[in-house]
Amino acid sequence: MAFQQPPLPYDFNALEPYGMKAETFEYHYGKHHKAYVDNLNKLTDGTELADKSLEEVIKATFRDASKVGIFNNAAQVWNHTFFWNSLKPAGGGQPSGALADKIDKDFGSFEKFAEEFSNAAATQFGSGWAWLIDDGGTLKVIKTPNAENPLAYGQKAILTLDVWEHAYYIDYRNARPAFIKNYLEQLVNWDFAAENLAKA
Ligand code: MN3
Repeated sequence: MAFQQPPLPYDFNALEPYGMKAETFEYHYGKHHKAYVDNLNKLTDGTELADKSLEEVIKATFRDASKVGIFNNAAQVWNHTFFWNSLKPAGGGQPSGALADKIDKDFGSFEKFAEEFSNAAATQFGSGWAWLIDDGGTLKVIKTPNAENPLAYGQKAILTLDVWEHAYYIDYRNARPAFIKNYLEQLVNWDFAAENLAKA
């Protein structure tokens, strides 16, 4: 069974009113994400990794110098699926319930969290990701280079933002801070984050 690209959880044009064009999804989902899936299948075809879950492949190949290509593609498949689910139409703003309480407890306030997350996303040099994670019961913000992710580090992902240039170039050109601001104001899927916290 080859690795599959999960369907987008909304239509290509669903986020257009919220600062992310259908054209972004034509490229980012239709070409970038798909290429990672195709490359992963090519690289694992006929090997024992082909029968493992995506999560198992990521953990088994992390920091294995002979399997860098497999790790990069597997992690990017997982990261993008997680990213699509971290977005929703008319999202953003503040969470509620247990997640809101946990953010207040671990960051001091929602504003402190937003500031820390924005800073991590803005300062990841070159390609990478910003994450809200559960690290042994404490919520933290981290940034990761290239394809690396919390799963590889043994942490639990709660929410993510892709800060590779291909993620924002169509909508925001080189203006990464504007992309980050729009994500927090209009796109974050706090329901998905709350589900991940409940499972953590
Ligand atoms: Mn991407």
